[in-house]
Amino acid sequence: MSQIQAVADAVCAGKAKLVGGLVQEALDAGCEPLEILNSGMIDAMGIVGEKFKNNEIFVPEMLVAARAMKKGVEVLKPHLSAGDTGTAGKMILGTVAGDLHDIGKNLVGMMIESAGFEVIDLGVDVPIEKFIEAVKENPDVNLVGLSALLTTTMPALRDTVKALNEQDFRSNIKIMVGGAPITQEFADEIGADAYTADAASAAQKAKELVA
Ligand code: B1M
Repeated sequence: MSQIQAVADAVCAGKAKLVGGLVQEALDAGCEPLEILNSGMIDAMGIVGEKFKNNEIFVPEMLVAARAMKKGVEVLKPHLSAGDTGTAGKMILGTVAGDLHDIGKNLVGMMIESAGFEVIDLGVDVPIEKFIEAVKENPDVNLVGLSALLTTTMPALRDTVKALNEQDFRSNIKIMVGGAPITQEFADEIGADAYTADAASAAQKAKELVA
């Protein structure tokens, strides 16, 4: 069994105490950090999601798998991040109101930081007003990143973008959106500036948007 498969199995099984050590073993064996992330952890969460959909597991199991993945990401973080934080620009980031999913958002934040941005992470279930306040309090912000993982929180994403679009500061910021149910078409429809499917392309797009 490969080291990456061992990471994936431990994430699926929610073995939080084991995952960090297994990620370290995979790194020591020369596995690429991005491969450990994508094939060891993100794919494993995909399997967890499928099992949940098929009623093979329930919310508590999803939660422990999420905790296990977070432990792995902690070990991986220094290997994924590099660069001078804060020199490229500043981003306000958060998961929209009603949505508690933060793993993808955290990865986006990590990759954007590693592209040289300062990231102010407002967390999950962030009300529209909090995004607006955060931009007002940080006049040097040039990006706002919004994450939504549920089809039921896509309307909250739409409302957040709409509210940001109505602000006087709108011309100073670019709005990036993402999350599993989001598409380029939806991003265009709601008036966001950019959609990206994953964390690595979010970092690339952030650089392009402020260039
Ligand atoms: Co939830 N959940 N969940 N969940 N959960 C999903 C999303 C689901 C697809 C599972 C399924 O049914 N197959 C389903 C949504 C179905 C739908 O909307 N149609 C679902 C559901 C239904 C629910 C609940 C409603 C369950 C319930 O209570 N009955 C509930 C809702 C709670 C709420 O938010 N109000 C719920 C709860 C939870 C937990 C709390 C238990 C836990 C989250 C823990 C946490 O995040 N701290 C959880 C988990 C773990 C999942 C799955 C299994 C994994 C999500 C994840 O972390 N993926 C998920 C199934 C799945 O995704 N296949 C599922 C890994 C992560 C790296 O990927 O978040 O997609 P992702 O992020 C990617 C991209 O999307 C993108 O880049 C990231 C990295 O590459 N991206 C961006 C994300 N944000 C971006 C922003 C950008 C750019 C790119 O720019 C700013």
